[in-house]
Amino acid sequence: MLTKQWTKESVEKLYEQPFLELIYHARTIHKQTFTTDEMELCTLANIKMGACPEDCAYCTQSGHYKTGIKRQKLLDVESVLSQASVAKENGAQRFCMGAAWRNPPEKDFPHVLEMIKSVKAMGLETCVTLGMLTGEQAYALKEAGLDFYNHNLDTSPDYYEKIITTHTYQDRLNTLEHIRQANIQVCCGGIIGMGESRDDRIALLVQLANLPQPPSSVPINQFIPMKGTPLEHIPPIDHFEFIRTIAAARIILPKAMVRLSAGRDDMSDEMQALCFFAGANSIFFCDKLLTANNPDSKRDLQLLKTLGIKIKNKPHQTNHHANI
Ligand code: SAM
Ligand code: DTB
Ligand code: SF4
Repeated sequence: MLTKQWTKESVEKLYEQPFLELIYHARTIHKQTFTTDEMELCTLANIKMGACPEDCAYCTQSGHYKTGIKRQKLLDVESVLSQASVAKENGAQRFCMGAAWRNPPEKDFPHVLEMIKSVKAMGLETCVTLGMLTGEQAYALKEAGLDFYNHNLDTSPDYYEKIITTHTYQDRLNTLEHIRQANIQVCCGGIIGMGESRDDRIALLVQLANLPQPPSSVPINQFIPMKGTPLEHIPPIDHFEFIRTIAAARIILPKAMVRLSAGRDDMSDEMQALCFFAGANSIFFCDKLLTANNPDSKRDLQLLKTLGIKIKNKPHQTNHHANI
């Protein structure tokens, strides 16, 4: 069956509906695909921190800027596995490993394969984000048992060039194609609030919806301004505009898990609840993202309980860790 082609005009039309109509529209689509309100919990681990050769203007891990973050070579397999085991204990379904690389270095790649095999053997879904890949690397990751690869388009093609000069939008699309060819599920989304226009946000959504196959996972990150980076002083995005982007993503990608990703630590519970109403059904469940803070698990479990949202794939819905 041919999937619907989304044009700039058609996405613009839905994005610009009156706010309440838009979130109602998104909620209606959401309920057609997902019959119960369930939240996917993914735990994120930073397996290689800082000193990245890329110049992404939003990123605290770029070696181009004085951000003061710790630099850390690739962690050893054992310490990653102990983090994964805690994540599983705490109820996460997926363990995502992120590395501040342009692309995975040859000497480190076999260790990453080892991490994937072992995390998978623990019964967790696996996801990695390692920068650009060759076709061969994508196949090797698949062989190791990788379920998802995260590689974001982040913004519109036009705005991308203003944010990053060390690689291109086409480079990102090429890696996404290698992942797809290797039959690994694509996790691809973006950052909202880097000073881009509404047109840029719409253009990003059009890109995501028109990938050869819709991504199965779509992280929507609220931009976190990072000290020492060129985007440090960008004013915060309007909350309703951010929620509009979530709602539009839900409508044009009805089957995707839409992840309310970076920026939750600064959001009120009510803001998060509106994002969930607008179609977000996945979160990062860990005290830290890569370098930035995330709400602690106690706060998250309490919020899910307050809202009556179940944890995805959890057989018994009482959670002794949060004691609620
Ligand atoms: N180096 C790899 C890459 O660029 O694909 C993986 C790590 S990179 C940090 C993963 C994603 O984190 C970025 O694509 C971006 O969407 C998100 N991210 C990074 N810094 C952020 C920030 N300050 N605010 C919000 N999201 C951010
Ligand atoms: C994604 O889209 N968001 C995550 C994950 N993929 C790797 C990363 C968010 C990073 C937020 C900034 C930081 O922690 O440095
Ligand atoms: Fe490096 Fe990824 Fe950060 Fe860009 S976003 S500087 S590629 S870690």
